[in-house]
Amino acid sequence: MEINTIDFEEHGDDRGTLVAVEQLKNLPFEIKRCYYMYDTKPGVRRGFHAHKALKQVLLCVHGSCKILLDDGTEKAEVLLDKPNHGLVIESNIWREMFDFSEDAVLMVLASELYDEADYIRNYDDFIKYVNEKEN
Ligand code: T46
Repeated sequence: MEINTIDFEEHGDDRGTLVAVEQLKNLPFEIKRCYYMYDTKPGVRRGFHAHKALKQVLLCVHGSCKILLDDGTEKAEVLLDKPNHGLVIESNIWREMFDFSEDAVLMVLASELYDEADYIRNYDDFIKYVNEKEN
């Protein structure tokens, strides 16, 4: 399956490094929401859902974690371990996040406000949904 990542430009000087994310410039959609997760407990796996409309970019701005992506046909795993390395997740992709380092901060830039109705939280429903969309 196609994996879309964005390596945001690092503006470094002798003070350190700064990364800027700008909607519709170096990010392919308008940002309506930002959320982040940290203090993730050892062995935790989260996500286990797809979105009908939401698009997102995930950045592990501290530490590392892995993301499983599943389009209903193929699966792929992506390691996020650099604060400027973003993973684009389009709609209709099942995702799971795992292998969080103790210090991981996973930040997500989202194209929509939070809406529980946009979630598909059951894997069988997800497969049915993507198959119906294709036919
Ligand atoms: C996604 C992955 C990468 C809110 O109140 N507002 C929000 O914007 C979000 C994202 C969550 N919540 C509440 C809903 C739950 O009570 O926070 C709690 C944890 O959310 P959830 O169990 O959905 O978290 P994850 O880690 O399974 O999934 C999240 C996002 O929900 C999801 O859109 O793609 O991160």
